[in-house]
Amino acid sequence: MKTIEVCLTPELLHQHSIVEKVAVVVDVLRASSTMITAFAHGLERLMPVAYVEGCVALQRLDYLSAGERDGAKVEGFNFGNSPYDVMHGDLQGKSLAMTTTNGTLAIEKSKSAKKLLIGAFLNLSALADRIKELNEDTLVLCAGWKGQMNLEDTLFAGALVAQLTNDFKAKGDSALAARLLYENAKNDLYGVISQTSHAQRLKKLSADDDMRFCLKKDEYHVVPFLESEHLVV
Ligand code: 3SL
Repeated sequence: MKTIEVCLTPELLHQHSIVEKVAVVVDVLRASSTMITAFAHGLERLMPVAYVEGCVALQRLDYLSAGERDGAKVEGFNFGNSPYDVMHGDLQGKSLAMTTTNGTLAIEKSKSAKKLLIGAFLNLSALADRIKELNEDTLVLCAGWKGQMNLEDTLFAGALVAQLTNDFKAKGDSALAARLLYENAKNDLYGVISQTSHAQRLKKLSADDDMRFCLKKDEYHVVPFLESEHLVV
């Protein structure tokens, strides 16, 4: 049986041999949720970029731009890092360059994986099905917050471990802890996640609706993956 591991923050990634694994990058609030929403609304390809300057350079090559710093939309960009922003934009067939504080950085750090997938509650079941199809050792990388673990990504990792319980062996205590936390929180995800430090930050930015949306399970069936430099579906 193949294994599923959980890396609670990119700072711990050096402890895992990612090159041999399928990596699932998750930033529930809000980068991976926004990416999944953009693809579900017709986006053709997305270039994840670690720095604002990289996005600005791609704007000159006709890419639309999305992203945040300190949670707020970057000045001059088309979209913030909000699922509602991208779902109301005209993304059909378009290319998007995106930069966020933790999410796109986590992607950058995972590029050496055998295959890189993007996950969030919004595509939980479709993601689990894709992982089963690939049937490789799998590593869930939680984007966390500036190097620290966060609860929302850990809970998502636990939900994924739970969903794959009959097909993958959970390896290591991080996977066990994530699953136990999820089992404890699953009947009131909003109630639990709204207590987190990032939820408090988002409330100050009036992004509570974003948070509620990001916690919806199986809203979409798209599973973005990295192909060369772009995420595609
Ligand atoms: O850190 C990130 O990548 C973002 O998702 C943070 S925020 O929700 O846009 O503030």
